[in-house]
Parts: sequence; structure tokens; C-alpha cells
Amino acid sequence: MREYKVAVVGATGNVGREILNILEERNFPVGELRLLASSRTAGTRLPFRGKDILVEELDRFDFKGMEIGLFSPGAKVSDIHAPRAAAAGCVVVDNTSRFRMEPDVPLVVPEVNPGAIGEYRKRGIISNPNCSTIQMVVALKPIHDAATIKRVVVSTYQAVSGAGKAAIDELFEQTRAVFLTGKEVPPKKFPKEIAFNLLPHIDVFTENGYTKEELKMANETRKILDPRIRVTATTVRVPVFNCHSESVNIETEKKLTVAEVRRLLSAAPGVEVVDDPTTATYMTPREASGKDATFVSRIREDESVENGLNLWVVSDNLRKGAALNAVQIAEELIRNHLG
Ligand code: 3JN
Repeated sequence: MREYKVAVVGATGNVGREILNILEERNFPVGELRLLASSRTAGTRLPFRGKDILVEELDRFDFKGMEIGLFSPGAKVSDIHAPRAAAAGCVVVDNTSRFRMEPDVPLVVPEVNPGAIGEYRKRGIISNPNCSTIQMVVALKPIHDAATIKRVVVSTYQAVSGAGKAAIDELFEQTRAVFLTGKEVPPKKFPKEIAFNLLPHIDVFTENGYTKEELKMANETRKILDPRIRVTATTVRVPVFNCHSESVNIETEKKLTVAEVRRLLSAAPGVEVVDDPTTATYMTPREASGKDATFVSRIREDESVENGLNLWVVSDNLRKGAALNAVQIAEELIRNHLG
């Protein structure tokens, strides 16, 4: 089998490191691997297949000869370097929000809309959706295919790992300080204290009162699944280290029973149903961490409307929500497009 020249951009971040783990775990056909980051972290080394690989400076890197770029350096950096890589012939899979809503850039979740990948030829860029969107659409897709979803109301419970390494440290340090000394630690990464708390505030507020994270979920879901679906979101940061959870309320055109939903989801790619009310069986973020699946629990009919459903959806935001989805896109790309 042919091997590919792969660049990982933003290699030292939470998602970058997870991309390396997943390339190794899934035995992705990497011939040459180049790791790139800002001048702040360039010069460090990261392990891959038993070797320590030098992290090089992105600003000075020439993408010529590279075939696949897995980018998670932040939207501002992707804005500059993703088009530069694409112009050099390196197909970019970008984890940031920078290109997601551009009409000539495909926004892809391989279990949901793999056919969209072919559109990469227009700009040389494929966008990876926001983590909260990815796990939701994986669960919605089989329901939409069977019964046509009209409207979705979602509330999220998002782990601090989604906000980066400094955010993980902040939850840890604040929790320890409150527990050991009873003292408050002033917030740095988050707008208020996150330990023993909840913040209904992810990304920045916009003019209509929604945060950008909430608008991302609505707009991206429509682009990936169906522009006719109405979506409203409330996104909440919780003091959980890893894995996002979501309470998802759905209205469909056609009626589905709980048994039918369970059957559809059990057969769906990437989904694992963990749901048995008789034994109080459901998924939690601690148990989903490090796993690949999107877990669905608490499947119920919403009896307050005609055709309503409630789901509890949990997934590892650094894996399926970011790194794994990006590597799955790259797998699809080499299987059907790059040759
Ligand atoms: O906070 C989370 O749980 C997810 C964060 C996602 C995120 C954080 C900073 C910048 C994004 C994203 O993927 O939408 C971005 C961005 O690319 O805008």
C-alpha cells in the first residue's frame, strides 16, 4: 500500500497530540511525518511509532511535497497557513472554525456525509466540524434518514479539555485550591471560576445573545445534515476534564417509537447505544474518555409534543470531536480520492 507525506500543524496542542496517537493506533499509512507549531513550542520533540520527532516552526515551513495536512492550530493561524499549504498541493483537513461555513469548503463527518469530501478539489481544504456538532450529528443522522428531523433543541455539558491545556490545568488547580485551602483561585482561561461551578458561556457572545459556540452548532448541523432543520443550542462549560455530553430534544415528521430509535442507532456507524433504564445503565463522560464511539443513552419519547424524542449523547471531544474525525476524513480521502 502506498504511504503518504503527512504534516500535523498545531502538533503540540491537545488535539495535535491526539492526532499523533490516532495515526499510530489506526496504522495510518504515514511515509513521512512533519510536526509543526508556533515558534513558542517548536524545538520540542513528540513521540511517534517509537521515535521522538522534532517539532518545526510553522512560519518557515514549505509545504511542497506534503500530501495531507492535519491542522489544529487555531482559526487565526489556519487562516494564513491552510491556504498556503493547499496552494503547495497539500490537502488540508482543518479543525478550526475558519473555513467551516464557506460554501466551497466541505464540512465532513465521515459517518454522516462522506460524499461531500470530493468537494475538497475547489479549495484544497476540508473542514472538521466543532466537537459538539460532530457527536450530535452522528446520533441524529439515522433518525433523520428514517423520520425527517424538523427541529432540535440541545443543551451541552462541555469538558474543559475543549478549551485547551491551560484550561485543564485551571480546573485542576482551582479544584485543589478550593478543596485544600477553601480559597478562591482567580480565573484566567475561563470568564469565571470553573471548579465546583457551571458556565453557560463558551466562545464569545454575539449580538443576538447567543454565543458563537451555540451558533456553530446550529449552522454546522444544517450544513452537514440538512439546511431545513431548525436548531437551537445552549452550550455550557462544566467541571469535567474530558468528554462532552449533550441533552438533545428532537421533533420529527414521522413518528418513531423508542424501540425503533434504539434499533436504528444500534445499527448506525460510530454509534453505541448504552441504555437500560431497568438497570440504571447510561454513559458518563468519565467512561467515554479514550473511546471512539458516540454513545447514546436515555432514549425516551418526548410526550409533550406529537413526534418528540429525548437523547443523552456522550463522546470524547478530543477524539471523535476532533482528532479521530480528522483522521477518518484523511482515511476516506486516501481510499477514494488521492489514490
Ligand atoms: O470549547 C470547546 O469545548 C470546543 C472549542 C472549540 C474551539 C475553541 C477555540 C477555537 C474552536 C472550534 O473548534 O470551533 C475554535 C475555533 O476554531 O473557532
